[in-house]
Amino acid sequence: MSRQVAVYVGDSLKRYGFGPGHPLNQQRLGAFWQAMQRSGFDQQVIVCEPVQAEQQIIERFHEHDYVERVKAQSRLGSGFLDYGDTPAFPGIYEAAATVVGCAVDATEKILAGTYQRAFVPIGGLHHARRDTAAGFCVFNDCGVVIETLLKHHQLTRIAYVDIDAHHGDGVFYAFEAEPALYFADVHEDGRYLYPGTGSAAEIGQGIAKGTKLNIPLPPYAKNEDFKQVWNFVENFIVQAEPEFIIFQCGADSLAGDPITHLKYTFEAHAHAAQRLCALADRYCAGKILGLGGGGYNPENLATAWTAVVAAFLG
Ligand code: TV7
Ligand code: ZN
Repeated sequence: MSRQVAVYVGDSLKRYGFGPGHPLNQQRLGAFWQAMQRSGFDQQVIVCEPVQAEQQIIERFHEHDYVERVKAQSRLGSGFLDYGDTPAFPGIYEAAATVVGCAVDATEKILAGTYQRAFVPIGGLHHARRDTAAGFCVFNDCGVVIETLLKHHQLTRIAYVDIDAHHGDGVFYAFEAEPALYFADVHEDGRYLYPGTGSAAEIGQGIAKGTKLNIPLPPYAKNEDFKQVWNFVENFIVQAEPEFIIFQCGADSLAGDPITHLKYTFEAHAHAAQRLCALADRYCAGKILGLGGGGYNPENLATAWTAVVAAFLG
């Protein structure tokens, strides 16, 4: 079986960053691609040029007024889009729209069978809400992809799996009452880390009750702890029988990250990616979209994301 893997890299995607003094800076994509080159995987993947999303595509998830506000701030090039985490810079609209463009392009091409799997390193901006930026996230590419799968492709069972150290609150609350979204999130306990949400009691609302799985881990949790709870994630995906899997593989859950307290190694990411690929083969003809997410130690994000691409390659 052909197992073609696309990876989105290029200068326009690199622009999504908030400068040298900020955890999410422009150096991250370069660190990932260097590791890809060192391991030779750069020769095995299909390299895709980043594309900027049209405004109407962003508005599949976001409110029009909010998108207009980002455009205005982008022209101004200063101030904040939230309460101190997400500063505006000139061209932030184009940069954020490019993250969405890559994620949606990858989704469409996976569905069309152009390739089976794709990885968007700067994607996975899971905190942005329909009407506001939050936690380094301007546009929620995960949310736009989910709306695309629901409204434009009529999928009825989508799995979203998030192993970033931070809870994927922007995705969770936007689809809390949506039964077609099976949401599983392993993260550092909200009592100790931003954004503070994602307790195990949050299982979905109304007819969507039971379609959401939140697993908070205590600070300093290691690979063993991750692998143990991973079994719950796997059983959850098995009963969901998804048609498409979205994997937010934030690398800020590795030991040595400057802003979180989890202590995994890249093996946690390798494990999750391998197991999800097996599930994707079983239920969705292999269709899986990887979104990089957080990760603020360049070595960590390079090894974790390279391990994910290696698993995607099989
Ligand atoms: C997906 N932690 C995003 C993770 C978002 C985390 C936070 C910072 C931070 C912001 C900075 C900065 C920082 C060294 C670290 C309660 C606050 C405290 C603003 C200073 N250095 C993802 C968001 C988290 C901004 N936010 O999941 C400018 O760390 O804890 C908070 C909130 C209020 C606002 N202040 C921080 O990984 C991509 N922020 C340096 C410059
Ligand atoms: Zn994070």
